[in-house]
Amino acid sequence: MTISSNMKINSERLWDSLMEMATIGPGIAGGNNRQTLTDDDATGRKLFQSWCEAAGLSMGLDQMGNMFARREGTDPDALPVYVGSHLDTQPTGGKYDGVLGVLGGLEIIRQLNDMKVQTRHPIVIVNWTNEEGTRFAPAMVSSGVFAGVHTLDWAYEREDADGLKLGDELKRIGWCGDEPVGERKMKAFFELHIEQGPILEKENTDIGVVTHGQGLKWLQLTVTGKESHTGSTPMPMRVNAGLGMAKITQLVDEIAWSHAPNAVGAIGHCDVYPNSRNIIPGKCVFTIDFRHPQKEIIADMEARLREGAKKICDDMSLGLEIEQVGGFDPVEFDLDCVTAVRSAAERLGYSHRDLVSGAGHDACWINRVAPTAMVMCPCVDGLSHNEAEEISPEWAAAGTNVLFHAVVETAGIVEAS
Ligand code: HGY
Ligand code: MN
Ligand code: MN
Repeated sequence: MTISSNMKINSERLWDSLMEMATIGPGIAGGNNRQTLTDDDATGRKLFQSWCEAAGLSMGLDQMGNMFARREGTDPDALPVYVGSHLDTQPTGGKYDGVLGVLGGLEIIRQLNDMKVQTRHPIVIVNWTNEEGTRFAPAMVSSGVFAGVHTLDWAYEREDADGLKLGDELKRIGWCGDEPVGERKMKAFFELHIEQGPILEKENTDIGVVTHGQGLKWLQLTVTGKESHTGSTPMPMRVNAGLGMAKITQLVDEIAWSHAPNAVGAIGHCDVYPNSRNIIPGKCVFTIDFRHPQKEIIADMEARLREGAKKICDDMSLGLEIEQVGGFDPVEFDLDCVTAVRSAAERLGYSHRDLVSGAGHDACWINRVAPTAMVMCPCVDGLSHNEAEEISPEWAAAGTNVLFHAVVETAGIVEAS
């Protein structure tokens, strides 16, 4: 039995689930603040698990808290097709970043159940722990452990701004499983995600067929100067860490613009010490986020930043430490999986275009250990990592229908006996 274009998901049910999940860990402006390993994260996990169990799925949980919900296939020995994303959000996040990919996977299962359709390969939905990397850097840390990029112990030692450790928080919320991380073998992994950029909406295109993911480099800088009185310290005597950070911020922007149009660079996180209105900052700790589709450009951006920041700090008698706290090379997704996504969009009659993902995703790491591809749908004004993040039910349905076809085609439909 082949999959036909009239096989579609139940878009109302999908939208209702998205809206119900959005009530957990609400933000202050209509979005979400369901940060990883918080009590709200635990509540969201519990709700997701209850939905999976109601759909007849068997649950798995590994030592990074990655959740796996399995629907059996007719061939228990066949490698499962995995589908998923993440339920954790930014502190001022949207309702759909990550969540659409996890609940889109659940909707596929619910629809297969309604249609009483079996697949040869099992299908497993995944919720990856701490994709955002905002509370505990780096981003995608759990899919990174799964793909062998990080060790479990290293990941457990990641600390948040209050000095709490990732491993301790995972155990505290009661979502640390016994299953070793990374032993599961996959036939393929598919991730549905909002674009988090402006291209699809601007081009009035329903589906992004993601062929590549751009690379990323997170450099954490510690600039040290001398705390002193903002009123009585003469300008020539100041050793102002805040000014050093400002000059380096300008340098980051110049380096990114020098590789226009595809390079991006910004500083999203900064801590100023002692952060008092009338004390010249003695120390600034901040993270530079560089990204580009080509590895050698990222290397050039890093080299010029290191050289330029050192000169700025030397000229100002500031101390400087640079630590890489995140990074991955640009990825090229699996051709067969990408083709399954593209042919699904064609079969369903959706407008589509190839796309390079601007954001990082768990798929970027899983691509190292299994054939992987992504489906993207537009988001309003390309806005994400903002509580005003918005998509339409139609966009959610189109993306999930394409995901449905790509997953089921890869898993193989079995004739009802
Ligand atoms: O940073 C990223 O690209 C992802 O949203 N965590
Ligand atoms: Mn995401
Ligand atoms: Mn995100």
